[in-house]
Amino acid sequence: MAAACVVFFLAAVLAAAAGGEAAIVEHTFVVSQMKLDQLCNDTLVTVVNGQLPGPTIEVTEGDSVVVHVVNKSPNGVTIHWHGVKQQLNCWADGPAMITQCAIQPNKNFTYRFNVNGQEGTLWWHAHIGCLRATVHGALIIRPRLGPSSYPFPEPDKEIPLVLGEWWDTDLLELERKIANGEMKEVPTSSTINGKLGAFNNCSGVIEDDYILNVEDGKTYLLRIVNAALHAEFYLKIAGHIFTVVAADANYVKPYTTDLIAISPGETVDVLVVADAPPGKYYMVAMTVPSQWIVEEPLLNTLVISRGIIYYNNTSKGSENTPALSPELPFDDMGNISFYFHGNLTSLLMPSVPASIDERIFIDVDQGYICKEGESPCRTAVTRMNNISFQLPTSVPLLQAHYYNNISRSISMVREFPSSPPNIVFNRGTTMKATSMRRVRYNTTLEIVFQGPPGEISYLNPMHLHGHDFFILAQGIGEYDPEKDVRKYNLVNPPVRNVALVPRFGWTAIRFVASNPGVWFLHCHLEKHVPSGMATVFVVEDGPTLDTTLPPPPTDYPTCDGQSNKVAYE
Ligand SMILES: *[C@@H]1O[C@H](CO)[C@@H](O)[C@H](O)[C@H]1NC(C)=O
Ligand SMILES: *[C@@H]1O[C@H](CO)[C@@H](O)[C@H](O)[C@H]1NC(C)=O
Ligand SMILES: *[C@@H]1O[C@H](CO)[C@@H](O)[C@H](O)[C@H]1NC(C)=O
Ligand SMILES: *[C@@H]1O[C@H](CO)[C@@H](O)[C@H](O)[C@H]1NC(C)=O
Ligand SMILES: *[C@@H]1O[C@H](CO)[C@@H](O)[C@H](O)[C@H]1NC(C)=O
Ligand SMILES: *[C@@H]1O[C@H](CO)[C@@H](O)[C@H](O)[C@H]1NC(C)=O
Ligand SMILES: *[C@@H]1O[C@H](CO)[C@@H](O)[C@H](O)[C@H]1NC(C)=O
Ligand SMILES: *[C@@H]1O[C@H](CO)[C@@H](O)[C@H](O)[C@H]1NC(C)=O
Ligand SMILES: *[C@@H]1O[C@H](CO)[C@@H](O)[C@H](O)[C@H]1NC(C)=O
Ligand SMILES: CC(=O)N[C@H]1CO[C@H](CO)[C@@H](O)[C@@H]1O
Repeated sequence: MAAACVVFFLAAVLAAAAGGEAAIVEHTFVVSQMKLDQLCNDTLVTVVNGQLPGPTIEVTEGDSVVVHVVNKSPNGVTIHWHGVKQQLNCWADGPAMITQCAIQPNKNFTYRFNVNGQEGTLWWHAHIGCLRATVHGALIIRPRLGPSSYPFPEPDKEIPLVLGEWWDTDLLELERKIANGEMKEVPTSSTINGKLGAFNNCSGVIEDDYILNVEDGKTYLLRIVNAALHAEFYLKIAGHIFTVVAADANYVKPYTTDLIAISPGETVDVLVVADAPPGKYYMVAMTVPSQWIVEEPLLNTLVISRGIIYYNNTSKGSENTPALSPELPFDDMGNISFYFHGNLTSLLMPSVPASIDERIFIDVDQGYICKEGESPCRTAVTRMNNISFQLPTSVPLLQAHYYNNISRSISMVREFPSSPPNIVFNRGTTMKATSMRRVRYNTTLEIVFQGPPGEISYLNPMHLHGHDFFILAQGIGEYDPEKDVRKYNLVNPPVRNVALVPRFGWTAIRFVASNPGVWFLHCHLEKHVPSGMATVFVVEDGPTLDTTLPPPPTDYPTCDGQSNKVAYE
C-alpha cells in the first residue's frame, strides 16, 4: 500500500509569453519519503512533490528559475541543475560538500539561477548519495522566439521521456555498500517515466507499461533523459526511426538511427514521426549490467523496461491485438554506443579554441585502499591519475575556496596531476585525497580521458559542472598522442556536458575555464562517485567585477556537523 505522503506543489509561471520578456519561473520542491509498492515490495523512496519522476521545469531561454526546496525527508538533500552553466553562480550548482552543505531535514533552501544561451533538454537531480535514483526530473529550455524557431521541423507535441532504474533496495544502504568497495549491485528493473513495464511481474501482478498515445502522421519530439545510477540505456521503438536533433541542450546535425544509446547523465532530443501503419508498438529501454560491472561473474542478464505506443487510442477494444516489438536483445552494445556517440556533430560551426594552455591526461580506473586493519589492501575504489577523490567532511570546497581557507579547513588536499604516474593500469594501491586543479580564469584546457584498455573495462560517462565542452574525438585502445590528434574534429565537434569514455577506450575534450568557482568533474555512474572517480576544477576569478564570483546567498545552508549525513555515515 502506498502510504500517505506529503504532496505539496506550487508552480507559478509569471508573465511568460513566447518572444516576450524574460520571466521568473518559480517552483516549490517538497522532498519527502513515500512507500511505493512494486514487485511485491513496499519500498521506501525519496521523491519531490510525491512524484516519480519529479516535476518537469519548463522555461524559455533567458528566464530566471527560483526553486524553493523544502526538506521534509529524514536525510540531507541537495539538488544539482545538470547542464545549467551557472555563470558566476556556482553557489547554486548543488553537489554536496563541493558547492554546499546538504539542506538538513526540516530546513529550506532556495536555488536561484538563469538559463541564458542554452536551449534543449537538461535535467535536475539530487546530488548527494544515491538519492538521485528517485529525486530527479526534466528541465526543458525552449527558444525565446517560440517553437517555430527550432532548427528542425516543428513537432506537433513534445514528450519528456525520463529513463531510470528501479532499485528494490534501500538507497542509503546501497550508498554504504559502494563506499565499502562493493560495486556489484544491480537494479531490479529499468523504468520509462517511472513505469517498470510488463516485462516485470511478481506473483502474477504485472507492472504498468508507460503509454504514449500518438496520432497518425504527427511528429513528436522526445526529450530523453538518462536518470539512472548505472545503466547506459539502448532505446528502440518497433517500426519507427529517430532523428537525433540535440544532445545535452546543444543542437546536433540531424542524425537518423533506429537506436538511441544514452549513458547516465546524458540527454538526447529526437524527432519521431508516427508514420507506421496505425497500430500498437513497443518501446524498449534496455541495459546490460556487464557494461558496468567489471568483476566476475559478469552479469549477462538484461534489465528492461517496456513502453507502448498506441496510434489513435487503439488501446480501446483492441486488447487482444498483438503489438509489434523490436527484436531482443539488441546487438553488441559496446559498438552501438561507440558509433552512436561518434555520429553526433554540432549543427552549427562553433568556435573551437585552436590553441590550448593546459593539457591534462587522465587515467580513469580502479585501485585499492586499506580499510583499518586490512591486509592486504583489498577495498576497491575508483580513481583518476592514482588519486581516489574524497569529499571534504566539514566545509564545502567552494566555501573554503571563497574564504581562501582550503588548506586550513580541508585535511587531505592534493593538486590534481597533469598525467598519471605511469600508464599501466595496475589496479594497485592508491591514495584517498581531496584532489583539485587550480586554473586561472579563461584557461583553455584539453583533457584526454583514458579508460582501462585491457580485458577488464567499463564505460565512464564523465560529467563536468559549470561548463559545456567540445568532444574532439574518441577511440578504442590506448590514446596515441602522435596519431590520434589527427582524428580531432575541430570543425563541428559536439558540445556536451557529459563525455562518454568508451569501454576499452579514450575521449578527448576541450573547453575554456570561464566560470569562476569550484566545479566538480566526475563519472556519472553513481558507484564511481563515493568510490573516487572525480576531481574538481577551482577556476579563479578574472580581472573584473563581471568575472568575479559574488558572495554566497544569505540562506546558504550550514553543515551543522551533518555534512555527510546521507553519503558517509
Ligand atoms: C520552509 O518552507 C515551508 C513551505 O514554504 C514553510 O512553511 C516553512 O516555514 C519554511 N521553513 C523555514 C525554516 O524557512
Ligand atoms: C523484495 O522482494 C523480494 C522477493 O519478492 C525479496 O527477495 C527481497 O529481499 C525484497 N527486498 C526488500 C528490500 O525487501
Ligand atoms: C512473469 O515473469 C516470469 C519470469 O520473468 C515469466 O516467466 C512469466 O511469463 C511472467 N508472467 C507474466 C504473466 O507476464
Ligand atoms: C486518446 O484518448 C484520450 C482520452 O479519451 C484523449 O484525451 C486523447 O486526446 C486521445 N488521443 C489521441 C491521440 O487521439
Ligand atoms: C487518426 O486520427 C487523426 C486525427 O484525428 C485522423 O486524421 C486519422 O485519419 C486517424 N487515423 C486512423 C487510422 O484512424
Ligand atoms: C556512424 O554510425 C555508423 C553505423 O553504426 C558507423 O558505421 C559509423 O562508423 C559511425 N560513424 C562514426 C564517426 O562513428
Ligand atoms: C577557516 O577554517 C578554519 C578551520 O576549519 C575555521 O576555523 C575558520 O573559521 C575558517 N575561516 C573562514 C573565514 O571561513
Ligand atoms: C599510487 O599511489 C599509491 C599511494 O600513494 C602509491 O603507493 C603507488 O605507488 C602509486 N602508484 C603508482 C603507479 O605510482
Ligand atoms: C578571455 O579569453 C577571450 C578569448 O581568448 C578573450 O577575448 C577575453 O578578452 C578574455 N577575457 C579576459 C577577462 O581575460
Ligand atoms: C568500437 C567497438 O567497440 N568496436 C568493437 C566492435 O566489435 C568488434 C567485434 O566484437 C570488436 O573487435 C570492436 O573492437
